[in-house]
Amino acid sequence: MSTSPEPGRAGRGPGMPEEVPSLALSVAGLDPCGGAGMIADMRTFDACGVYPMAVVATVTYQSTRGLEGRFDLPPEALRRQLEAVLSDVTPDAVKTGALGSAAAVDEIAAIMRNRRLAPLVVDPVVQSGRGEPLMGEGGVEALTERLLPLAALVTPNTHEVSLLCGFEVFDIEDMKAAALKLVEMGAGAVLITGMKVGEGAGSEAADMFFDGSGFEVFTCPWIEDVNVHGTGCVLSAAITASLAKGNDLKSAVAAGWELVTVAMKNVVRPGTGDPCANPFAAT
Ligand code: PXL
Repeated sequence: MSTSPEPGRAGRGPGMPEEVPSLALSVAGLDPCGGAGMIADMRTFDACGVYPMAVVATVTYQSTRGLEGRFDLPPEALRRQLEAVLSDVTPDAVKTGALGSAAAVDEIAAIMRNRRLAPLVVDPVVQSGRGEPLMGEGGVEALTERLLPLAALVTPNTHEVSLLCGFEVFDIEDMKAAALKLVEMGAGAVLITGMKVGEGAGSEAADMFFDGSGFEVFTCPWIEDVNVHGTGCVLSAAITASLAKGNDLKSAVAAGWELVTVAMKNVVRPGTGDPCANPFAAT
């Protein structure tokens, strides 16, 4: 009898070995110094025991000292990478990171919709931690209108959430209003990250989760004057990995938050610039 040609999970059929792990796919940008983007996602999936798969949307020119520019792959290159991998494999969860262009957002949204891939975690990256652009013209509108409604979870930082919801987010009350608005706009749930609460030595970093019913706030001590590279990527990748293993969204967010909190405190310094979050520190 012939085996099924359907895309799926090799090795998980009747009579096949069971050791194929959960599968996660990241559609993101390449940061060649490895601290953020695709490489951070792959390291995080691996650290979480999930098989890593990658589709590149944009290639950045950067070191730990900063980003010099980027090359957005033509939409056809993105489509062909996605179609090739998805003709063979159905990921258990998907995340998006830096996509570079509105055209890339549209390609991914169309494929996610047509193939009914889920769950999707959208990290709506528009710029680096140092403020260098990672999204072209019309990208924010494309993310808001086309990708956000397909997301089980969207993970903006305080800057990104202001762009997505159209008003400034300065405090916990603003975060609540923004989270409500993003769920109204179609996101399944929202995790807003990196709000500084309080002043001086006792200040904290607050992240807020909202799933349409209840708010949950995660806090840890604020680290002053240090830009740890790749924290948003590691957080969203760890949540995606947990979802790929079959955990529910609330537990996946808690697991992702725990992992990134440890990863931020135990940085790696591959270069002379910013330190990078270390996803293996928690495992
Ligand atoms: O941390 C956001 C981010 C995501 N993806 C890529 C990046 C960065 C920040 O620099 O370079 C490729």
